[in-house]
Amino acid sequence: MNPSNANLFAALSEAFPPDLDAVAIETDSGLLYSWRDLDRSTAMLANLLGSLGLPAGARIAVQVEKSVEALLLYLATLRAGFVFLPLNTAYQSAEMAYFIGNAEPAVLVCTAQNFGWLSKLAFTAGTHHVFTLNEDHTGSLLERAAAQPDRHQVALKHADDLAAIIYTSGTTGRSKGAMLTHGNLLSNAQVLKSYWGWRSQREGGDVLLHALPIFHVHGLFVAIHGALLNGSKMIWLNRFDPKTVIKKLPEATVFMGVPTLYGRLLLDPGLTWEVTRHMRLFISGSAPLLIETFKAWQDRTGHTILERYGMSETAMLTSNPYRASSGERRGGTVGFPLPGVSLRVQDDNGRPVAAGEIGNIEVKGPNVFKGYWRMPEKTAEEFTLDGYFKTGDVGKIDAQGYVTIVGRSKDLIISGGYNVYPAEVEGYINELPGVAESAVIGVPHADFGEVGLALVVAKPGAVLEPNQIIASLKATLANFKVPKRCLVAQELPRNSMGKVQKNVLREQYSA
Ligand code: MLC
Ligand code: AMP
Repeated sequence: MNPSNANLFAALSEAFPPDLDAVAIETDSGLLYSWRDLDRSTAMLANLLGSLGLPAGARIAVQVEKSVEALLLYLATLRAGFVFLPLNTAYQSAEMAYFIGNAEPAVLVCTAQNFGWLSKLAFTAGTHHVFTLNEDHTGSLLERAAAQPDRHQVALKHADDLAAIIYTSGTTGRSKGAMLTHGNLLSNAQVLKSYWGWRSQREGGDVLLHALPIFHVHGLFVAIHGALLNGSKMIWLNRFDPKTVIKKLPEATVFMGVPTLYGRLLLDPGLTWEVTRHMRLFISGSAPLLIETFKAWQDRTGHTILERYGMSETAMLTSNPYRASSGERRGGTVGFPLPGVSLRVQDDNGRPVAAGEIGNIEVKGPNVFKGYWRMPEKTAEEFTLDGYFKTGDVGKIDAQGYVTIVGRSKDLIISGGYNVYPAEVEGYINELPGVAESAVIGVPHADFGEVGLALVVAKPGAVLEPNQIIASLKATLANFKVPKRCLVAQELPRNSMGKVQKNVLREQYSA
């Protein structure tokens, strides 16, 4: 490895074990990929990207079903030095048009099923190359890559160069692309490798059971970088299914999930002390883990889930301790700031609050992103003058240093680990015929933690049909953003400034 090359791929591939013929990834359908396969196929894909004559910093936008080949494309994009832009498969045409128009990717990779409408969108936005990649290992991307050499010199990158853009919705309804650098991602992965005690081969090694989607930080960065940087095998599931996870747990040592995954696993009687006996670590994040789930997991399996906290803009920020010598894993808290992360809680006037007092969480560190893509003003707004990023989360730090998240200053619903910004959904509802205004609020939900509920006010004389509103939203928006219920209201409660009082609505409707 060239020591001056800060390319994340260089660090990941440096950690491949000496025996390149060992299994790196095993799928639930029994397919095996060796470390040599990872090296050769990412080389071929990187050579394909390199052969397209793309400009430096070109974005490679990808909306495909989860597959090992999709992971290889991510790694190849890093290897070739371009910028990876993953997109949730639930996004529909209006959402995709926005992302493609905003990011102006040089390359789009999509499923053959979506090629017709997506290639039209992409070509109109100036994208020159559209490839297909399907879950069954077919598509033009792999066909074209097959003709490429299987050796490739990793592109030279600085720590400050962009590695990925992750779109996160905003309180105004417009999504913002969080720009993450090679340095952000590598520093975070290195910290987690040591903090979570990833075991070397000498210590028996680790095996990660990977069941999360790979278009967000949790599945793509935290889980995958963790395994690769440790040269650890992954058992790869293209989708989460409790029965398959339970079947594979005895072969694994590490599992990462959002709270909904833990809740669904607990509903299956097959989850027992015995099937988890071999596990070293269960990690939860992306949404609050209910204390009931934390305790039920302890009772059923004997394992204490380690909860951590992060964001697209920052990767991981805090974690409960791995080693008992560093403290207990405390349910309902997200643990301590990770080494290198400076986390503080401030009042609304930007002054620090006392231990145990509630305030706004602000963070600084090598993991904090470079800014929002083409939104310098928005970026400036989200940082304090002394360089801290305002997370929009509200919390407290107790005298022992444990961080607890108690709420959010941003109007955000986290449903099954996916973020839904009410402003975006309200924008779509307000466009529907007969709608005067609407408010979308988060209400508790046994499976998803929280789900959207829409309250809609009709224009004078109009009659609204809630089912029709839900159906219209389903046709336009990613399914996880669609409120699970819609109610027609006479009016919305407002404060003296005329602002809708969502806290009043939440109190009224949370039951
Ligand atoms: C699916 N649906 C959801 C939903 N997922 N609705 C609300 N919230 C969700 N998360 C919809 C479906 O479209 C369907 O609608 C209905 O709900 C039932 O779907 P399902 O079959 O039960 O869903 P399933 O496909 O099993 O997906 C559920 C899930 C998935 C929990 C497996 O949502 C998931 O993988 N979540 C993980 C998200 C994640 O990785 N987040 C990390 C973000 S990174 P209908 O109408 O068709 O019936 C981040 C930073 C950090 O936050 O700290 O990690
Ligand atoms: P995203 O924008 O998808 O990266 O989501 C980031 C947000 O998820 C954070 O700002 C938090 O609000 C929330 N989050 C992540 N992990 C946790 C956690 N362990 N507990 C509570 N909220 C969390």
